[in-house]
Amino acid sequence: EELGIVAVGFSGGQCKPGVDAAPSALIESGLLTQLREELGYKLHGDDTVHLYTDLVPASDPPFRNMKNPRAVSLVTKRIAEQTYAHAKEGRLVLTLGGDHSIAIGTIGGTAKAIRERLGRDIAVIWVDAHADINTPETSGSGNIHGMPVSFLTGLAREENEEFFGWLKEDNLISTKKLVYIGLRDVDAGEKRILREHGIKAFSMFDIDRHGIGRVMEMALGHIGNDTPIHLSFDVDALDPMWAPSTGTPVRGGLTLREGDYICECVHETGSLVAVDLVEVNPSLASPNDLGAHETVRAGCSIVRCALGESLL
Ligand code: DIR
Ligand code: MN
Ligand code: MN
Ligand code: MN
Repeated sequence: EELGIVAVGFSGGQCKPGVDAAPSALIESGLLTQLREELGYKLHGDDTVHLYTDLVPASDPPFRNMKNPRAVSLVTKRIAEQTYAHAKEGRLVLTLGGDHSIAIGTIGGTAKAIRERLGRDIAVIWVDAHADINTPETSGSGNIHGMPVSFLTGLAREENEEFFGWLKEDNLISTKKLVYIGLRDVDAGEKRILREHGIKAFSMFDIDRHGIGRVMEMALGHIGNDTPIHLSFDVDALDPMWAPSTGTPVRGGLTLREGDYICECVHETGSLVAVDLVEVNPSLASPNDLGAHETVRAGCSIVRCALGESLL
């Protein structure tokens, strides 16, 4: 099978440096070699990590409360072009982030390509401790990695090309085709948005109550059979025991097996069109501990499971 790779070393959607080093760390640990040699994918695109430093403007003051708005808009626009090109060719798209703001590009690009190629709307499974659905106005932090879903669903809009105005109807997804798994740190304004729009969300409470097996049945049931799926996996969905090296760790998360199982179930549908793995930050570990290594290892496991490694 054909796999399009987009490696994005971008950290401008939040304030902690280091998440830009994740794609290299994942690749150096052998991820792409495993996908090629053990899972049999034909890889397109390159092993080179895009840092997009040429796109980052010298001056980028806040706009509507958003930090680094021009940089994030320019970089995500470029990423959208990359994922669009792969998905248009019928390739499964794997994006290695980078912070979660990059999903504005990855999902914007695949949504458009799948509409043009298959005439279908994609569904999005967003696995995360956070809902990332703040609008610029509800956000307390101003960090755009907490806002991608609001732009992708059209809940946040901006005409100006410089500030995500390049997102057109074709790039957007419906709140009805969005499912969250793993939530446990959702801002008050985000809870209101989830409620008002009836967005399907399985929090850690739901996973404890029903078990991950039943939750995946319900999540995939909500999406419906034969719907193209974009899986956007924030490594902070995993408990910090498994993935400590991430910008905003929240205790009480998924076990590594629960994370892998989510990916295995999505792979099993046969409807996967794109996967993002984001928010691995190898620099957020104390010098002598194994946190960064463990987090990279967990990230690799998540990606391999999504791409079918568990099939016998
Ligand atoms: C918070 C944190 N809800 C914000 N979001 C994070 O800044 O909007 N997303 N950490 O991954
Ligand atoms: Mn998160
Ligand atoms: Mn938070
Ligand atoms: Mn996230």
